[in-house]
Amino acid sequence: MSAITRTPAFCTQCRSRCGCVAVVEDGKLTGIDPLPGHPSGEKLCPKGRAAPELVYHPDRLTRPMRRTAPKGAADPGWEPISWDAALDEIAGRMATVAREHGPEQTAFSVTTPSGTHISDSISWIERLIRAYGSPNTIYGTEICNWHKDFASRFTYGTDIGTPDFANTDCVVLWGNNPAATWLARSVEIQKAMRRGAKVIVVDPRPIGFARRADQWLAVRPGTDQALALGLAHLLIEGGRFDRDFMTRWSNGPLLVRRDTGRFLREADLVAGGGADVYLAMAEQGGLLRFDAGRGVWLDEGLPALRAERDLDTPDGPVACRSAFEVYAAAASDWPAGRVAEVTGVPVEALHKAAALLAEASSVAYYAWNGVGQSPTATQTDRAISLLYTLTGSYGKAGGNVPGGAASFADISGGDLMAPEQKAKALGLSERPIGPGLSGWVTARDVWRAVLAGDPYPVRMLVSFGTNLLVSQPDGDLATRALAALDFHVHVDFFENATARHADILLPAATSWEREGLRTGFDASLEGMRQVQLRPAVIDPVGEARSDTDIVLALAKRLGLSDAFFGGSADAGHDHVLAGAGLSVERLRAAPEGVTVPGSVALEAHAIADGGGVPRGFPTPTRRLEVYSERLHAHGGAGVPAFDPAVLPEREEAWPLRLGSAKTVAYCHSQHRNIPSLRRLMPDPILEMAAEDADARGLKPGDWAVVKTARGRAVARVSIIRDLEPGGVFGQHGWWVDGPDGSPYGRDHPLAANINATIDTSVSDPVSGSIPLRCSRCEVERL
Ligand SMILES: Nc1nc2c(c(=O)[nH]1)N[C@H]1C(S)=C(S)[C@@H](COP(=O)(O)OP(=O)(O)OC[C@H]3O[C@@H](n4cnc5c(=O)[nH]c(N)nc54)[C@H](O)[C@@H]3O)O[C@H]1N2
Ligand SMILES: Nc1nc2c(c(=O)[nH]1)N[C@H]1C(S)=C(S)[C@@H](COP(=O)(O)OP(=O)(O)OC[C@H]3O[C@@H](n4cnc5c(=O)[nH]c(N)nc54)[C@H](O)[C@@H]3O)O[C@H]1N2
Ligand code: SF4
Ligand SMILES: [Mo]
Repeated sequence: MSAITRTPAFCTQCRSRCGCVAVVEDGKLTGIDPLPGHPSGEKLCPKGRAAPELVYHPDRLTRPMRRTAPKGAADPGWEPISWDAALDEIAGRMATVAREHGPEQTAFSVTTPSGTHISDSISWIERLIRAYGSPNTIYGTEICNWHKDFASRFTYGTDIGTPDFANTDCVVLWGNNPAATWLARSVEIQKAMRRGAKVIVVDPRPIGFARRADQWLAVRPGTDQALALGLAHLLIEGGRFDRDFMTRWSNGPLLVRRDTGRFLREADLVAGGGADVYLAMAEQGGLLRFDAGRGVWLDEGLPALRAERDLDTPDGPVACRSAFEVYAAAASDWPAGRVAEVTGVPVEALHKAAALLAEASSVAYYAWNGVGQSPTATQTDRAISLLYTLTGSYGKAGGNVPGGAASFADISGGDLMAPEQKAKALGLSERPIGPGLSGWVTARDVWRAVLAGDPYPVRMLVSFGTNLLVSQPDGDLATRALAALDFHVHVDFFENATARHADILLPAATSWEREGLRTGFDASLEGMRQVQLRPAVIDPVGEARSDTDIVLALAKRLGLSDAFFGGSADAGHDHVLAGAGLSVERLRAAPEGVTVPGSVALEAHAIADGGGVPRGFPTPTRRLEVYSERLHAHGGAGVPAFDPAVLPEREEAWPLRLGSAKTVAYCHSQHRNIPSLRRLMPDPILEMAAEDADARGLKPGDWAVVKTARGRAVARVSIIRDLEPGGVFGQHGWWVDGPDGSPYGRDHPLAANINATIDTSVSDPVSGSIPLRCSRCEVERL
């Protein structure tokens, strides 16, 4: 009789992190089942269910290997080596680069915790990189999560927060398709709809929730900023926003100088005045002082949200406008008619969406890749965040609520790197308030450093996952740079297209083969209370090791164990958990997880700290920032202002817009080798409107080639009803030969890598994001 065990766990394959039960028979993982009762455990998707196919795939890496053939050879000539030999060599090379050239000359690349198993280990990997001293990690954040998690701080001082879909009156999905990318959230939204919550979807594609939404806004790719400004204009013009919230909690009343674009400060008006004391007009006339350091108004009176006034300073009169006035003026550049022209969203739809937002008692939203992969992504995030601010829902029940349910220590090591090392991040001088501040750099900047030594050489690359030749554009540049590296290490489950260029390949254990700690499951606020230490449910396949173990082994060899809790993952996890009154021991005894007694604080900004003063928001003005002096000071605009000229123009040769989106079957460049998933989506598809296909003699299922000024990629035509003609959508991540040897392997002339078509010469000036969603192309029959 076979021994079957069923262990509570959670899937790490994507951002959903679904609670599940791992079924193990005679030591082998045979499947995963839902775990009802777990905050994200109601359903599982095909990728999760395919776990055994991934774990026991014949192509899994099972031993460390060293290249024996020269770079560029068709066969790398992999030769198995021992773990000790591999780790000694890697740590030795890292130490040599650090000693002889500086640790910044070793770059790292780390795959996304939102679409891979790496989320178990990400903090440990970042800790290693920072303790070692490299400010250069290719993290893809500028085309993934940076805008919702960091550009949002220009407005909120925090990330986008957790949408409280369970209690909201209105769900807004803006460039985010959780039905394909975040199952547990999709389940929450369906429940909200059954409860009667309204739904607004902003997406050029008629995705599932768009078809069922109260209002679908089929925005033209790349024009979301105009749409958000136009909606804000309708709300402001009609007085249909939360005026009280904006007055109390935003920096809208604070006066901005027209001459410098900086806030007017007390020090501007009187000698010895406070530099951190801002001014506003009172509704009754006269000036009011706001001390941002203490978070209190120094004068009695109601600040005016809308004000415009010339003020006398020792240097003469200065024209000033309230921050809200500056924003209202920027929004008024976008009357409904102009918005409709630029975004393609009809005027009636705009009015209906504005009414839904105005009438909802609470609004919860999420905005992600659809608005984060463009050269205007930072200001687009600003425009959406400000529109959201107008609803007054931020931080409230039924709104987006920042923070966790308990206090957990961050072990990702941001504090371990010296400021002079942080300052060396590649691209930081061009983008001084972007991802480089956290040590996250673009792939392009690293390739340039490798090839041209600009601004200094990068000699070594250590990759924990990632498939940069496919998931990013600039493949030719990348290929040359990979060949030019002195030393290249790649840690993965498989030898992917990029790993093939490495000098040493290390086999990573999947999350089923290792422990994983998760402090909060953010499908819901309730889920944020769940803390779980997933046990390893099976033994590692072959000699595979967890990324955390690899990090600890390298740290030890580099003499960094002191910074790694004496080399013990348990000690590190205990440190994470201590503030919440939890421990590894307690969690190991409860694999289904524990619920912390606390909860995510609602309206944390109104909670009074010492002295009875409400905390406010963690921004320079302690208020939600309608006007961002920081963005203005770094060459950006203090309020969003969309210039349609940033979008590539329609040319005769390139009449169609080209975008991309994710499919439920795969994560990025993974999973094409998993038979059950490949059956769901056998070939790369290109979504088209029937008119565009007809005009090119294309029928559903035909192979077509997408051409841009940069490159080409093949895909099969799929006709999408209700898609606006003039735009097509592909899928990124195709590189591997199919099980049937389909004709689009990486080196085949018919390669299906859509990123080969992307031009990266124009990028977001703050974050470095690139136009993965809004380039120009033509489509032809193959
Ligand atoms: N199945 C699956 N799930 C995943 C992943 C995966 O690869 N596969 N990856 C994970 C990761 S790393 C991430 S970052 C998330 C991303 O999750 P999502 O943000 O949901 O990802 P996408 O499907 O790429 O983009 C969302 C939507 O943006 C729309 N869109 C395209 N262009 C525009 C535009 O210009 N404006 C607007 N408003 N919308 C636009 C697309 O039509 C699409 O429906 O998913 C995570 N989950
Ligand atoms: N055109 C276009 N391009 C895009 C996007 C798009 O929407 N359109 N989306 C972008 C986004 S949002 C992202 S996040 C990036 C993703 O880009 P990448 O991070 O490069 O992701 P993948 O291509 O899936 O490669 C992940 C690799 O990591 C391995 N891996 C998985 N789990 C682990 C683990 O636990 N440990 C280790 N060591 N390895 C592991 C996988 O086997 C795989 O080989 O792609 C971006 N590229
Ligand atoms: S939605 Fe994501 S986390 Fe959930 S089962 Fe699928 S792959 Fe796993
Ligand atoms: Mo991502």
